[in-house]
Formats: sequence, structure tokens, C-alpha cells
Amino acid sequence: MSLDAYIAGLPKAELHLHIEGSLEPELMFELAQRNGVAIPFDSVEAVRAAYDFSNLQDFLDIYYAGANVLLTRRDFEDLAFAYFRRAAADNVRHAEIFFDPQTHTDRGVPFGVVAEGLIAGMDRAKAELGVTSGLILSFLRHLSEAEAFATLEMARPYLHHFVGVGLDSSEVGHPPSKFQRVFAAARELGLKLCAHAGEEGPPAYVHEALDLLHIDRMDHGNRSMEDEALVERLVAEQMTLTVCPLSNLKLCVVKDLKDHPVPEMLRRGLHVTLNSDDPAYFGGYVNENYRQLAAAVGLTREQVTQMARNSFEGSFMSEAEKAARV
Ligand code: ES4
Ligand code: ZN
Repeated sequence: MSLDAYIAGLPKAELHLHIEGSLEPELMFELAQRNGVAIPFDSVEAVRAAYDFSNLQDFLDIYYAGANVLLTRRDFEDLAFAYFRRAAADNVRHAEIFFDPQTHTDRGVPFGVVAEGLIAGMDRAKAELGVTSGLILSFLRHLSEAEAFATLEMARPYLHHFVGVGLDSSEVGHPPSKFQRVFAAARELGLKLCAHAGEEGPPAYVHEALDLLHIDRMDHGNRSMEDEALVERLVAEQMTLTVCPLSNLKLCVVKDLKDHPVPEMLRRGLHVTLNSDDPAYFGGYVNENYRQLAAAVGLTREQVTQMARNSFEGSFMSEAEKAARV
């Protein structure tokens, strides 16, 4: 069996997926029409042609603009279910998905519309596709601590639907320390904690995510490799890293997939998982991330198997649920 076929057949969990980043241009057009929202593109091809990024901020500007077409509960349900259908085709059996409530509440879309729509999509995914999922409320780090606290307050009626909180958006200039108190409050509410760290930001931000936020899982983590003591610490703590190869390529975190740090991360004993991040924008869902990385750096079947196993072990499922599935 070819490695690609082996990858396709492996059961996987996806732990780093922004649901707004799964909005395919076709659905963006459909929702724009349905909701009477103007978008600055003539065609699906024109949208795809605009997805040429030099860095994270370039991408974020387009990603937030794309989210403007999402207005109703049904929009969020359709968005979520479309992702789960695509993920199921990649044999993703469990997904823990980020959503950015502030992107929507700041446009006047009520928190409950977003949350209830996504939850409806997740319920359908379980019933119709057998894919289980969890929802992670992600704070936008370019906004203030006070706005993050206000968002956590809005989330209160829905808390039992969330498995954790995250921290995303523009990293440089917005260190984890800015959200230390919000994360402590989220932990008090019983939520798991994760944060994007070391995607564009320096190893010092990774240290802060560990020491000040006390994260349970790290999103990206690439630049940890610049700090030997940090790598040793992440190995010792068995920290799960949710790495996103095609995202790293499209956002110029790496120049070429051949330069991707995953082989070195695995050699060092880091608990690496592979994920798609914003697949509609970066050109591939989970299997494509495995395949393109494997082709570029020459992953073995054992390495691929290890990362798929890591994805279930690093999930926020209970130990009993994990034992039944790993
Ligand atoms: C993101 Cl790739 C990435 N990095 C940081 N924040 C994000 N939000 C959506 N995708
Ligand atoms: Zn991300």
C-alpha cells in the first residue's frame, strides 16, 4: 500500500482547526447571496487568487473579511457541517475546533447565534457522520484583556458546550502575558487551555504560554526549536504541539516544506500532531497536510502512525474516551 493510501485510511483526530478558516469560496458566495452581503470578488477563482500571503497578518485581513458573510444560526451550522463532511472524508473521527466569537459579536451577530449554529452542526456530524467534536472558544489577542473577559462572560450560558479556550490572531506584539488573568478565570471555570505560540512569535512567548497561561496544549510551537532548554522542557512535560505544515508554508513560516521542523521535532521526542489550521485558505485538509509533508521530508509509516496516535492522546477527550479509541 502506498504511504498516501495508508495516510488516508488512518483514523485521525484534528486538534487545530479554525472553523471560520474552513469557509470555502463556494460557500462564501452562497452565503453572500443568501444574506445580501457584498463581497469584493467577482468569482470563486478571484477569491482563490487573492489567497497569496506573505505573513500571518496578510492572511488574517482576508480571513476576517471572509467571515462577514456569516450572519445566521443556519450559516454557522452549514459552515460547521461542511467542515465535518470534508473531515470525515479524510477519516477524521474527532475534531476540536476553534471559533473566534469576537469576529462575529463585534459585527453585531449575537454570541448565541454563533454558538447554537456551530453546536447544531456538531450534533449533526455526530449523528450523520459518527464524527465527535469539541468546541474551543478562542480569544483574539490583538484585542484587549477587557474584551476577552467580556467574551468569557457572554459564553457563560454555553459553558458546558466548550472543551477549552484558545488564543489566536496577530501574535507579535500581543504576548501571552496580556491574557494571564483571563486564562486563570477560564481554568477556574473548568476549561482546558491552549494558545497559539511560537508561530511568528519568539521562544519567549512560548515560555510565557507555559509559565503564565499554564496551557494544556500548544498550537504551532515551531519557534520553540530555537531554544534548546525549551525543547527539553516540552519533551519532559509531554506537551502536545498542534503543527500545521501547509499553514506554515502559505504564511511563510517556512520557505519550503523541505525545511519543515517536524522531522527534527519527532527526533527530539516532541508530541507532534498534524492539522489543517484554515484549510479553505491554505489549500488542504488533514490528509493533504500529512501527504505533502511526507513527500517533502520523507516521513516513514511509523512517524505518520505516531502522529495520528498523538492526535487522539493529545485531545481533550476523557481518559476513558481515549482508551476506547487510541
Ligand atoms: C490563524 Cl494560522 C493562524 N494564526 C493565528 N491566528 C489565526 N486565526 C486563524 N488562523
Ligand atoms: Zn491556528
